[in-house]
Amino acid sequence: MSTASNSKDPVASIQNNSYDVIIVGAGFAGMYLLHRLRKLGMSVKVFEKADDVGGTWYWNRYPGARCDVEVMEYSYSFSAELQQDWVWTTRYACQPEILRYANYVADRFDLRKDIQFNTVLTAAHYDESARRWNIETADGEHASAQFCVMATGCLSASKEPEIDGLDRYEGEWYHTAHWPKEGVDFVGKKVGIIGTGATGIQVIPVVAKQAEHLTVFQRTPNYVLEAHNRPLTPEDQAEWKGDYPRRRAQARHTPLGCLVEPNTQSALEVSAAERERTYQYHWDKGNLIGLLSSYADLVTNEEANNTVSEFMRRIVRETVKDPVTAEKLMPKDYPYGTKRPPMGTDYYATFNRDNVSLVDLRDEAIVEFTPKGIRTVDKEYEFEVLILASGFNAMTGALTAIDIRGKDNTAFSDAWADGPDTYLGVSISGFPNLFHITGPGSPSVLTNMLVSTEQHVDWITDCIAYLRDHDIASIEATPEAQRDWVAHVQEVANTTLYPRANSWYMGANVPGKARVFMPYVGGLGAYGERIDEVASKGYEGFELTPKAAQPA
Ligand code: NA7
Repeated sequence: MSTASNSKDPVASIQNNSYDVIIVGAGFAGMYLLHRLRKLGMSVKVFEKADDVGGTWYWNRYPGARCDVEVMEYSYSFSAELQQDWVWTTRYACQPEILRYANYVADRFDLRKDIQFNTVLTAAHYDESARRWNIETADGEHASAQFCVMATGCLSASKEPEIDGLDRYEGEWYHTAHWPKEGVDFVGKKVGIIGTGATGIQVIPVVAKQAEHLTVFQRTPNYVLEAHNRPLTPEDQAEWKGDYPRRRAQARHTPLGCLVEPNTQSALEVSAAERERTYQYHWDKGNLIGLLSSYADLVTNEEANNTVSEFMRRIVRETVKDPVTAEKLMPKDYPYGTKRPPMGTDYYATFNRDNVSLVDLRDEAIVEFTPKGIRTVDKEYEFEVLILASGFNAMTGALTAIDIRGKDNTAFSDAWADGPDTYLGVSISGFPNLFHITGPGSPSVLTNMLVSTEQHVDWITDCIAYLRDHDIASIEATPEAQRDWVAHVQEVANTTLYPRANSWYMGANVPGKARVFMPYVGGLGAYGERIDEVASKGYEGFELTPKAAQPA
């Protein structure tokens, strides 16, 4: 039975606030999609939980937050004027600068007038007879649209560590993904931090310089590439801006969405000395994508991967003075790159400070939070401030948090119970006229997110324009096409070392979550060719229902 015919459904039978497209989220994806759809003359409404634009960059205000793709590439390319006018100041821009940019874009393209802030979308139900989505907000507002696009972000549903007693802790505590706008004063305080993922790695060196003492609770050590961040000179800017169209076009055809041509040679084909020179070159440059692309088989061949993993471990050994601490900081049980590889500034050297200590949770597990701090199997640690850098229910969490119902009232969370099946990473069988941006099954978090975001927004916009121009009422991925795509995504993932790690790519950081490699590892360029081919064949693998065929 469709939701429209279920009279008890509070989201059904909505007549007012009617749009062509509803977008959920005003981060970089939602903002650009709004801009594109408005240019097509569509009526569009964006609902955003925060009180302003920016998405991930709005929420993650923790000290040290910055991008780890070069910002001249980690920025919109859709407007030649925008990319010429905006001036970035550092190679890896900090969060306040990226948020200023988001605000500038919102102002420049007058986006805010179609964004409703401070609004949490709680439900989205598909009305099969009207072929429209009805949505409800936490404040009980209703709206409907032919299309609903989830621009909810891959890393937006934060998760706290699965440790008892946080409610009993009497000091201040902050999750890095919900950092207070006014900041946090650590000076003279005893601070504890849980988490050494990409976030913890950025925050630890900054807080260490302020706190009286910082205790780092580490469950899994990380391979950290030194960012060697620096100001962007006028010459750097001019070099990029003089060549932007060509560089942007080229990046769209690369595997990772960055202007790095991947090496086609195996790491095992060259001498140890040559490999060393290559890794050292990328280390000195602080270029993550360069390092990952330096040999063709770093994430597919364990022996090849060992060479770069060992290089990274050697850096730890050389940097950290206390050999016991160095040993604990060295990852040994997963290949480099198979958990999201972070970049940092003075991360390992921070452990040489007298006011920083490391607790290895593999030797000394946490038992609980206490009113004063954290109790491990060995002792109680007392803190005035606790930082939780414990990550996200990545790629699916923001979507499964919404009561989404598709055809036959099928709940989205049920559809994804065994893993986030999608067709092409943009749509889900059983959920017509619903799209999601950089979702599972697309290159997404393995790539430069701004390039992947623009790729999806452009594809979805073109699709919606096509449907309008051809009087199509609904589009839905067929179960067969979805099954084949899911099989392809897994097949490609299984040719790599990625499934070996307990990463959030695999859903392994959330207890009970299906263990499936979520992003598509086949490369952004190849993926772009595939989705363009699907579109050029009249949306192959989708069922398109003309308006005339709608039930009376
Ligand atoms: P991540 O990469 O998921 O890191 C979370 C960290 O928190 C990681 O070190 C976890 O250890 C640790 N963690 C999580 N839960 C616990 C518990 N219960 N006990 C101890 N330690 C725990 O999230 P980030 O925010 O750092 O980065 C997310 C992405 O943002 C990043 O990859 C970039 O793309 C931007 P684990 O490794 O699971 O053992």
